[in-house]
Amino acid sequence: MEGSAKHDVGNDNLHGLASKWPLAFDLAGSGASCRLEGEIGDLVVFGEIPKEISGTFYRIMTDPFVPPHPGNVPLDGDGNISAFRFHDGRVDLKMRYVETERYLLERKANKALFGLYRNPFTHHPCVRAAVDSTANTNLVLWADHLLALKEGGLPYAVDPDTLETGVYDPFGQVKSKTFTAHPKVDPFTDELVVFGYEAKGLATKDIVVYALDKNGMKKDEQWIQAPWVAAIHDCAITPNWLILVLWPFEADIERMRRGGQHWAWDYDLPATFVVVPRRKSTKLPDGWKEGEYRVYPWRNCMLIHTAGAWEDGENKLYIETSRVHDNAFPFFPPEDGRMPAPDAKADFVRWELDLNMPSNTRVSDPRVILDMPCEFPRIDERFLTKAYEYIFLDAFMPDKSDGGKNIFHGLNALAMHSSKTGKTRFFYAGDGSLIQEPVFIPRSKDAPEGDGWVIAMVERRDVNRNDLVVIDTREFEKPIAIVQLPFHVKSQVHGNWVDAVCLKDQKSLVREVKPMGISGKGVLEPII
Ligand code: V55
Ligand code: FE
Repeated sequence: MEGSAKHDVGNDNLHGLASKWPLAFDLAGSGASCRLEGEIGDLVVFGEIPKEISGTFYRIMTDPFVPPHPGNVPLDGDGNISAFRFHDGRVDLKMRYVETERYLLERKANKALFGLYRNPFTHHPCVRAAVDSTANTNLVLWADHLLALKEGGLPYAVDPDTLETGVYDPFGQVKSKTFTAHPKVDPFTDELVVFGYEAKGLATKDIVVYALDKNGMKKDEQWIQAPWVAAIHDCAITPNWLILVLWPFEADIERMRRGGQHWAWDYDLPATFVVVPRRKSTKLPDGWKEGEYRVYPWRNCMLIHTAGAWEDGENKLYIETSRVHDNAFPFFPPEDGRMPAPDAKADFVRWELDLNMPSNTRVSDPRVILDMPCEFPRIDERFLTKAYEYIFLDAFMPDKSDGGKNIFHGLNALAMHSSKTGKTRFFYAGDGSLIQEPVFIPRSKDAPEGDGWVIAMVERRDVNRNDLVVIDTREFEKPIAIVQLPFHVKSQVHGNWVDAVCLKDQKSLVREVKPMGISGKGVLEPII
């Protein structure tokens, strides 16, 4: 992201010619548009991929198909999926756009019709009735549908094999206009816990909370009110509780009408947890009334993603999050335009929520688990809702090269942290390399927690190419395999691993050989 010349789009050999693509900060270098669709069978693999790794790594990136509106933000590119299918030590790749209504309209028009992020007043009048979701944030398999998610709208669904876009409409069941990009699977109850904010429309405080059972049927629907029109990107679940994590941005419809951004950071707003019982049958702590939820603020900061949460007795919850001590999205500045400190601190922390405390009690300062910029925390998700030992996340190792100085300039390593031993192991991605969100794959169905493999996409900035690295968690410091991509893909927003047993009808890219010449009946004649 930093403007070193070799990472910029080459300008020297263009003889002064221009294209319709701007060389904007977020579209150049690491952010250069990819727009590739297609497939590669048998990517080049260095090292050996264990045959036990069987399934598909789905990732999604924001990749505008047409040059975006000049005022738009990097969060709003069209969702482009990469699916890496691991089988028999081999890896096949498919890439395809989510064919959202927006993508299809803009591709047909051959220009941007949608304006600013989640601001319909800036969209071209002919598309104001269209869905403006780019479906670019996360891919989650549920009830046999691979959901392409964007928090400002409802899901699209893509075929897990062909990646063809279709519609999945269990949402007639819920009158919400939005669906989080971070729903959580409760592996113990086979439920997908879902919420939506701005659920009754633009800049509304209404939040919906519900669960989908394994067939996609809705249960435990609740409607609550946000303390302000906050951005609620991620959440965490325990067996009985849902914890929403509110960012100190506020949506303002008047600002949108004036052609401004959906969000403005507010240095006077606190990062806030909203704690909601998951179901009517949740046993409430003393003093809680039925239908109650509680709001626990801390101070101004941005808790970007959660690793997990767990219960300790009936009155205490723990939740772990990444934390940036400032606005991590400078493209949504406060009304007075103040920019975040370029050296803003970032870390990974554990919060204790005391459910005996009334709403609006300030949460105690968290315990710092990793005192370095880090992001995209993941755990062995077989243990989601429970206390876990291991966290996998991207980190910035300051004594190593590249990446940059802090969270704004990239993460150059993967970390595996044990809360039992307090030890952290690192995989350094290499000089000139940045690393994207890891996913964990258990060694077997009932392997001990954290025993398995981690897969992550690495960007090789100097050669403008990417590699997928496969790491055995028993020896975290170096990969056992590297899967080479012959080109550059954009940074993923999120990705997930789906085991082959959950994927029906996966077709191999290896075709049957049809007789052509040899049988004498085909169109081709053998040469001898
Ligand atoms: C995020 C990403 C989004 C979005 C809202 O990383 C929040 C957080 C890629 O889109 O729309
Ligand atoms: Fe996210």
